Amino acid sequence: MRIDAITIFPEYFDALNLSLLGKARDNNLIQFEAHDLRTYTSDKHKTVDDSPYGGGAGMLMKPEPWGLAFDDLLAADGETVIVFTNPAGEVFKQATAHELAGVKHIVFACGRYEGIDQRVVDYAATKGKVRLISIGDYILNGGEVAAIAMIESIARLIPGVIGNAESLVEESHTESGLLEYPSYTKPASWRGFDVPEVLTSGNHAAIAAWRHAQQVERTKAVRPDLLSD
Ligand code: JA5
Repeated sequence: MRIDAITIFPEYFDALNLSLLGKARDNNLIQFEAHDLRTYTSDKHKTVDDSPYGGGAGMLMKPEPWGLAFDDLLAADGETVIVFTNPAGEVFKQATAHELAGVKHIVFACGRYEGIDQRVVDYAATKGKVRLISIGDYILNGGEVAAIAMIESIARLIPGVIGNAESLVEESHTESGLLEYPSYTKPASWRGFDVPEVLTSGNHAAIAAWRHAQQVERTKAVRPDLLSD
């Protein structure tokens, strides 16, 4: 799988060199590159922004550097998925990560300022499949942090990226719509807090029942939307 990101702050993506994902890159399971949008400008000041037609606060990203970046990075086969980070987009879910983990080439377009000229999205849609995606209902200063979260979530689903295959199997429980049960390790008693007795009982059926009850209780309390949706 190949992933590219277009951004005015490529250094954000240095975080992806760390740990598991860095190894996946080293082992050629994933090719990732962050591209500086300013390299696609030709003026002395490497301008990427301009004021909005019709007025309004702030600046927008101008289309020309994006067009050159897409001409450079999008495959000619129309198979690339172009993801625009956008708080007005569909919300990124684990199901989205699974969908995108099956794609050969993804380009993340990271906005800054008040966003990107709409024609950049329209142009991208002529060169591949476009998705506008949000990671949740909060404001960020730009799309980089959202793109990094999505890339980590997608990349760890690629076979070979996570060494412990069981970690992925265990997660299918989470994906079935309940929050995780609480977990404990040694010591059995710590600063006056004890591990629940059932977990040291050796009764595997009782342990499974307790864990499931904990999942339901937590989900009702914190994420009732997961039970009704
Ligand atoms: C801001 C110009 O899902 C939360 C998000 C916030 C945010 C995203 S995604 N993109 C941008 C952006 O600001 O492009």
